[in-house]
Amino acid sequence: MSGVQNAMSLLISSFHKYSGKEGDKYTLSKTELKELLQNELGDLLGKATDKAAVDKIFQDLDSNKDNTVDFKEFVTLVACLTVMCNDFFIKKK
Ligand SMILES: [Ca+2]
Repeated sequence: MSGVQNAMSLLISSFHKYSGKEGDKYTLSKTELKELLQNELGDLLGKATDKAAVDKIFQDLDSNKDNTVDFKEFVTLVACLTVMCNDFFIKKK
């Protein structure tokens, strides 16, 4: 598999690893989102994984306001973080 396809596949499997823990198997509850942020993005987000920050991220991501974060809503976070990382990479070069 190519690098990009591999990254896509990892994103999908990582999402489902957390979304399958409680409630709807295909969406993230706030608890599941918090666990995902802490375990998978803790290095990047640091303090953004405390309770108030998780509440804010959850509300921002839940664009259709159904009180869960689906895959489409989750990838917007990953896309934003990826763009930020790329900007950082370019400035460092
Ligand atoms: Ca939602």
